[in-house]
Amino acid sequence: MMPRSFIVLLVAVGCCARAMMLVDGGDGIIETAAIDRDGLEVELNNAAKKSGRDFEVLPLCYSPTAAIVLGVGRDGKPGRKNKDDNRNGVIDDRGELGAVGSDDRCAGPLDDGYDLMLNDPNSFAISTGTYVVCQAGKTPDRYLSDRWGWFVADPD
Ligand SMILES: [Ca+2]
Ligand SMILES: [Ca+2]
Repeated sequence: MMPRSFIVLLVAVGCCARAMMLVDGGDGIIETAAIDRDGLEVELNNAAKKSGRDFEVLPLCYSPTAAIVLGVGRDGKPGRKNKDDNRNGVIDDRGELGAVGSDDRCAGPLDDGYDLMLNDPNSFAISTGTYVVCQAGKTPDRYLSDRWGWFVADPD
């Protein structure tokens, strides 16, 4: 059993380390509070160049018509492959799509395999309205970096 003073010391060191990360901004994390819409993409691209790593920053715009699709997953069958998930007497019928415990998944236009899911007759759109890569001339609402995640652009 560890002495109480050692545990207190570990907690104190952890708190200090976390505080330093927050003050420092962490490893390459960009502070976006003061960056306006026009400056955000420039800052992200500058940070990408500065890091010396190859990663992508996507400018994204909201599309009210872009579909979110529910698909069959890696097993290629609705629900769990070779199981009658909805107990209707038919194995792997379309009504099993999204069954609990299955590998079925939702995807949007930015996800891998989205186009295949769109064209799969077993898949279907469960909603519309999501972010897509902006068309030329459109002003991005947000950006997605494969290193840092999402950045929301200040609307002003
Ligand atoms: Ca499945
Ligand atoms: Ca079934």
